[in-house]
Amino acid sequence: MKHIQGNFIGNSMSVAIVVSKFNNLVTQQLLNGAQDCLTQHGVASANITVAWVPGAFELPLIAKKMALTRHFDAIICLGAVIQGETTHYDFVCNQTASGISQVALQTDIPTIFGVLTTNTLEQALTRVGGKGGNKGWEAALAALQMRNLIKQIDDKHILSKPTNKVFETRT
Ligand code: INI
Repeated sequence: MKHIQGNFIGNSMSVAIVVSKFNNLVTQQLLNGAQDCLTQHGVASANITVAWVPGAFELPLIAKKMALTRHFDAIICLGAVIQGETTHYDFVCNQTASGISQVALQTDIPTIFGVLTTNTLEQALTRVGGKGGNKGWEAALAALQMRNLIKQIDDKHILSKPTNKVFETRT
């Protein structure tokens, strides 16, 4: 039996972060968490490109444009959708989640869903530095693991060797 998983090594990795201006108090903290995580795992600051979009609904299109440049190993989408009085919230959440998923599947570039969906601003703030940790940091960890897992799958000779080791990619 073979188990494979991606490690957290970010050396030589290029990342695009697409972040929404809507609920900037929250999204700026998501961005800080994601940037800290990437640089602490070896990604050079010069290899991180940040693109700001108006709201979460706009994340998928810019994520797709970034992916199609083929300059990036992973795309991280960050946003905060907070429940209001209307059904607008449901439309924004559903379209954003579905759009981000489509970018990943259509381009084969890991495209990470780092979008908070909460009932209140307070709930969102607890997820970006309070007791709930920082979801931007978690999104960056997902990007590192996915990129390194994909590298292993693409490196077919590793998969063809019979072994029961758990592999981790070395960069
Ligand atoms: N965009 C968000 O990122 N978060 C929200 O909470 C939000 N609410 O509640 O409306 C929101 N709306 C804007 C939307 O993402 C688009 O920018 C807008 O509809 C223009 O396409």
